[in-house]
Amino acid sequence: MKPKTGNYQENIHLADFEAAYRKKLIQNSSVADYGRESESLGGQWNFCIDQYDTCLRAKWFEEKDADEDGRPYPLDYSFDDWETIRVPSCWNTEMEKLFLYEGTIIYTRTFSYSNRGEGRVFLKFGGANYQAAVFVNKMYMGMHLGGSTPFCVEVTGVLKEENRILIAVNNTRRRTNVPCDNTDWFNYGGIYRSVTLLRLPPTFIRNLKIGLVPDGGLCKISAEMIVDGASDGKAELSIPELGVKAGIDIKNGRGATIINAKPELWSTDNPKLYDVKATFGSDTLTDRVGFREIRVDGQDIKLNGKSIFLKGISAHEESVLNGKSVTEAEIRENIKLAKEMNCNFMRLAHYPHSEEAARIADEMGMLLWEEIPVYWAIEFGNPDVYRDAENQLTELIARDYNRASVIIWSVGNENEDTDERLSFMGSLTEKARELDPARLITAACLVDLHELVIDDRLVEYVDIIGINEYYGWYEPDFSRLPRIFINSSPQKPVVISEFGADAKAGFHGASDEMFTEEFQLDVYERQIETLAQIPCVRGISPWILFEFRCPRRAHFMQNYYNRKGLLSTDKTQKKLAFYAMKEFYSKM
Ligand code: GCB
Repeated sequence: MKPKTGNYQENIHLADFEAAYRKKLIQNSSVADYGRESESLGGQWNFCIDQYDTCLRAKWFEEKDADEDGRPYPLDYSFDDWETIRVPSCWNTEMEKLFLYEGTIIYTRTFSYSNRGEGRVFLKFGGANYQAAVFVNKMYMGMHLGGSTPFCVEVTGVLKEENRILIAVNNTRRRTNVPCDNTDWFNYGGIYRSVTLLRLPPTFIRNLKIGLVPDGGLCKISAEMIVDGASDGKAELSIPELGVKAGIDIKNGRGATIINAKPELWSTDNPKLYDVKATFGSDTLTDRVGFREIRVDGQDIKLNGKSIFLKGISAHEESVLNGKSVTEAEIRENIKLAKEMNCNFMRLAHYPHSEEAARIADEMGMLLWEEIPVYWAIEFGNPDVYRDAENQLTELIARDYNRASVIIWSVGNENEDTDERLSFMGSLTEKARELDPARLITAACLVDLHELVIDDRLVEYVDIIGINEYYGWYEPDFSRLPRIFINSSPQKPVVISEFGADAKAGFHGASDEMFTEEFQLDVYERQIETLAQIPCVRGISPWILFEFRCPRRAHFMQNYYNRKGLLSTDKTQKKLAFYAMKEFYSKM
């Protein structure tokens, strides 16, 4: 028997109001849009704080203002009278009352549309943290999970002359999210990357994956196309500067080919990019692509067949002004600062940074480690959590497959070595290889600090062993560090994906006084001296380029910042250790 609710608002009795929405997830939905004409839907959007999720519970998006008998119904919302907020932005940086807000915010705006002859229309969201339920013209379009990867919603046939878009964005930290509820960074919320409208023909190129075949020959280009809405047919691929013009047979929406070519190779010293053009029917997709090969050979990492040492630095995606909603100028500034430090490599921790980051790195010549936020205590036994993590990986690889700068996919950071985690990570690394056999896979693996040995079953699954170690900070006895590598004798290259120490910019004192720049410098000097002697260490990315916001850090010296930056929060002050790193890298 249906329980009696005894109320005119049935939804107040529905405990699991999210379940119905979660049945329609938006996954791996992206449409490659580089070079395509698109219209920005950015600007001032109306918003409200929806702490109790009333929009989803009571279905505000239906805009029902009368009951079944046509009697006017009182509303709990008034979309167009709400205050406004900038899109894209992190809500935390926009208003004092939103600074520490975690929960749901409802965003809405109206926009006009008229068909210009296109067959298909999509809305593209560059990133919304963490859960985004999208509604267009009173229709539920689906829910995206994952705060750092792009997604698209097809609105063909849904758009009219005047349209309302409504998005419920929820950044609540949860055990079942990826990352979970506990991280060492700030949980910014909002639609913080661009929202655009894409007009496409009925059949269009959803993605083009192109790159050098990693067989050591450096003279073959592999290209794969995914066509949407396709009948079978013939696509064309051209790289004019290389004299390449090739046909690709498309069957069931897919086609692939290998082309002989001798491109000038992309490297950090010579970040050569080529214009690439793919055509299918009336659709054309362009890209700017560098060709290079990345491989592991024993304990060596080889770029274009030559051994390289990854002279790196880690970085979060954050700025004082914009939180995670960083501008192109801010991304360029970070890469420039890394270059000033003589870096050839950056670890973009701990989640996918903006897609502009890899494009700019392609152009400026910086190797990248990109990462999904499988961080710390993920709920590894939960199949929904796995699906979410795998989808974030899939969306990231689809987005950045063509970026020469990206050489490494990282699938995890410091996760406990349990059977559940091993099976989760086994599947994840397998998926990464299936989607991209031409890049290296890594994770920050675990070290047994008592036995002094790399002790992590995940090591078997990765190409590069990432090690985070904090000798000089969390671990005082430096003399123990080399033993880890002697005891482990890893058969693969090791990248020290983190080391570091907190220091407050401008705070000076003795080298044994914590939080001084001198203390940090001392840790860096001893790290450098030690790590330089360890042959299997083929790269280093200290923690971290600049200080970042972090609710876990409540010491008065920290004031809710992780102070391990080599630069101050606003990047204007360089600490002593910055110069030590710069000198070390210049000598390599
Ligand atoms: C780590 C984490 C990183 C933290 C860092 C720290 O091992 O991977 O996210 O911020 O240590 O400062 O403790």
